[in-house]
Amino acid sequence: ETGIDLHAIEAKWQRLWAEQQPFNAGGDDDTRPRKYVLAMFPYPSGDLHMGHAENYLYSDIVARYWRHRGYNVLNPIGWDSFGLPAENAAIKRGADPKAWTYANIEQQKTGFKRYGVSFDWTRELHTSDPEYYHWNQWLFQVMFDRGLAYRKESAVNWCPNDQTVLANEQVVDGLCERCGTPVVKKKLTQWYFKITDYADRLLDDLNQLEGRWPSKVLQMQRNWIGRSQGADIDFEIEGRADKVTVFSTRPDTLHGATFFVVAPDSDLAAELAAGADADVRMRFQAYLEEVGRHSEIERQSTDRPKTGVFLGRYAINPVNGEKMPIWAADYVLADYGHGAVMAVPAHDQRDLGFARAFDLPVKVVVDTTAPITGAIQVVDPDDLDAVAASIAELNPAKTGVALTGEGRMINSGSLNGLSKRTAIERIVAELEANGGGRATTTFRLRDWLISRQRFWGTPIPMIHTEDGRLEKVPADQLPVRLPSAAGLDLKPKGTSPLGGATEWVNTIDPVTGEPALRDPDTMDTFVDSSWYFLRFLNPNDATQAFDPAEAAKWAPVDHYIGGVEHAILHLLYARFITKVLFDLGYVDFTEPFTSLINQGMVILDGTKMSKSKGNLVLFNDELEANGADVLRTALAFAGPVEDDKDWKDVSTTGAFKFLSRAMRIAREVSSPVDVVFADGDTALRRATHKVWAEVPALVEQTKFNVVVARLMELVNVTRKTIDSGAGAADPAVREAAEAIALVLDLIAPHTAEEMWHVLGHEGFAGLAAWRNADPALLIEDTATCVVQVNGKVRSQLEVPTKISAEELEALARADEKTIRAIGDAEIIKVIVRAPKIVNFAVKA
Ligand code: ANZ
Repeated sequence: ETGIDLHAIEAKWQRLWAEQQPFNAGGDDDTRPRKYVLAMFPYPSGDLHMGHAENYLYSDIVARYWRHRGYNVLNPIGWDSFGLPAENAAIKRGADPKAWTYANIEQQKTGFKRYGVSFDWTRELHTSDPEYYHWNQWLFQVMFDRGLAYRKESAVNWCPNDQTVLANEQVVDGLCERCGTPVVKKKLTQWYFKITDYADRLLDDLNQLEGRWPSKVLQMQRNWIGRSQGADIDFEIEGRADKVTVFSTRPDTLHGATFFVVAPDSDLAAELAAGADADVRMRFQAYLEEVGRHSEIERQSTDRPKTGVFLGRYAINPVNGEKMPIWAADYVLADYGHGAVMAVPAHDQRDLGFARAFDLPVKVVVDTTAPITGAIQVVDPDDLDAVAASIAELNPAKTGVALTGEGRMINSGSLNGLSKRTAIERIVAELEANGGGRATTTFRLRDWLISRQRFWGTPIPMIHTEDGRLEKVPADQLPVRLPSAAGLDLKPKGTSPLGGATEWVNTIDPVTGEPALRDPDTMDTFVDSSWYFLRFLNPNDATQAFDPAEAAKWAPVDHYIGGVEHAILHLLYARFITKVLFDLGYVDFTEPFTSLINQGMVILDGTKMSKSKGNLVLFNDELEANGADVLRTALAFAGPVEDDKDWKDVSTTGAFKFLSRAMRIAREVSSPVDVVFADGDTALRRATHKVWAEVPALVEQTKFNVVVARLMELVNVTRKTIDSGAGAADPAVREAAEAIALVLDLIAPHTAEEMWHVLGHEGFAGLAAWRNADPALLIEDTATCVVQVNGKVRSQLEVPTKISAEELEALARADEKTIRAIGDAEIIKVIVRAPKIVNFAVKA
């Protein structure tokens, strides 16, 4: 079979698409219903790679499909073009971050065009353009006005040798990744967005997305937000006027709280240590320094040896008046709950580990051996002794295993005999009645640290006045543009490089006219991507971030497609900002992405491809060698969307053969454009209409590989029909060829356009209407065939009524049950009465 010249075909259609822009979204005069299809926008860190090939193929299939279905589809593209890689390239090679970024954008843009993606190019945006980041600054000021943007001190990883802030990943075993110097924590004042105000809504609204987002992503979001129900309990501290509050999910175990632990890096620990004797103070200081070298993740690990310092002070257990020694230990985190815990070693594994390490008392208050049959089981005291004996065997102080399961309360005064849930209710009610505690909810989610001491990002539009006020840059002075990078020291050093841009940083106090300084920090690039889907609606509007009227028409995004690496932060931030915009009345929806598709990765020999491993399959090489349609078809066919695809299993040769065969059919069709399909071969017509009937559900369930398989089948059946006598003039052949072209447009649009054109149609295949299956052609005329072996029924086959005797015999011979029934016996005679009976006479 001779192949087709795909390179020439692709160049031709790309030129026509560029000239006529058929894929731009329609404006207000367009009466079709709307669909917003969006692929997560790329970061321009180099050329497009196979991950992009997959991502934008899938979004393009979805966009093209809805266009065929009569929708006005918005499928825009832009670049997430601020961020560290540009800056690192600048530091490493002296490239200008801006020049580097925009050169990469040009390269990627060429790649997308050569890949045949049906983007609306009129809406292209770059987050690093002042026309875009102007509105990041607007958003920031809106958040500031609402009290949702604020400043506070926070501890960052700091290498004293390199004078550099380090990301968590750059701290290895407490040492600087580059120079091996012990890392310390340094406090810097940073800007935050108050996402914690939205924690409940961010969690609860996930229910709306059930069945529309991958359940794995929903779970990751839930865990990240991490809502815990429990109680705040106040403890008196000897020698301190004010009580200290702890958060506990198990207030029922209060009688078993035998010591008290505070986070070493909390203000409370510092205060308590300051009131202790010199020896304690010294040991505490040494411990604090050591703690600074460990990440939060390390600190939370249960199997890590427990460390801590006794602060020489005591808390009082409010229910029994017992003295609880106060320790500072790093398994308690400063910024979760209240940074302090009541330790219940019998029932909490980490507390138990600590108690065993420092020989602290362990008191069992829940009998986990007792069966729970009802909410309340008041037991008599004698019974309790027996219970205590049975639980003694499980003594956690000896076994090292905390009793975390359900049970009934013992050693707990008025709570004795109660189940966990009832005991919690009872103790919380008692605490609330005497003012010593209250029911509460705590979240894992922290506020979003949005300031960066880096150059290549959106300048924070705030002014620090001489007398210490914080003023917004007046709206008519936005955007605050980034200065040129020339002459600035971009190396990370804990302060922003923009601070060194003297002319830029000096400004005037908008209230007094006195000299003042600009905030030199830039925004986390997740701010840029938290609302970009709205900017695509009118990307050139110089008067507002987006037009609420357009948002009402297009948004939320109907289909969002991207990698699972964004399952948490990007999606969470976009959801948060959407809710803020909803509260401000700018949008009428609370979730930005109605449905979400996560694609798998393209791997090679079972491992991730990477530059360092030298196992990259390059997007450009593939385009060069095989063309866009082959790459697209091969990738679409490679497997389910969400699975990883091993490049080893991707067949570009197979894809090329398939496209060539499809094209050859179009070229052979010899009936006129207006031929009446109803006069055509029924079997082929049935096959064609089956494709029309099946493909919609397949696309909507993202089974794109099955769509390709169905097309391959239809190409085969059509080829057979042509070759078996009906010939290329049969109207059903034209009907099939047109179906192949239109459905193939989702996958291999250049080949599809060429087929459509060769078939004699005007206009773009990409805009041609979908065809509906004729129900009459979907009714299968089938019969049940009985297969006998020596007169005994051994199997049944569902077969077309018009099946030939030869075909039926072949089917029966291939049937597994029949094969088994015949076994090794010799077949003497076969009687076939199509379509009802096949009988094998065999010699045993
Ligand atoms: C007493 C207790 C007894 C607890 C027991 C648990 C089991 P989640 O579910 O993750 O919210 N805790 C509170 N603040 C903490 C902090 N800043 N750092 C480390 N641990 C902290 O966990 C809540 C539980 O974690 C709280 O309930 C507290 O220990 C601990 F049998 O209180 B619990």
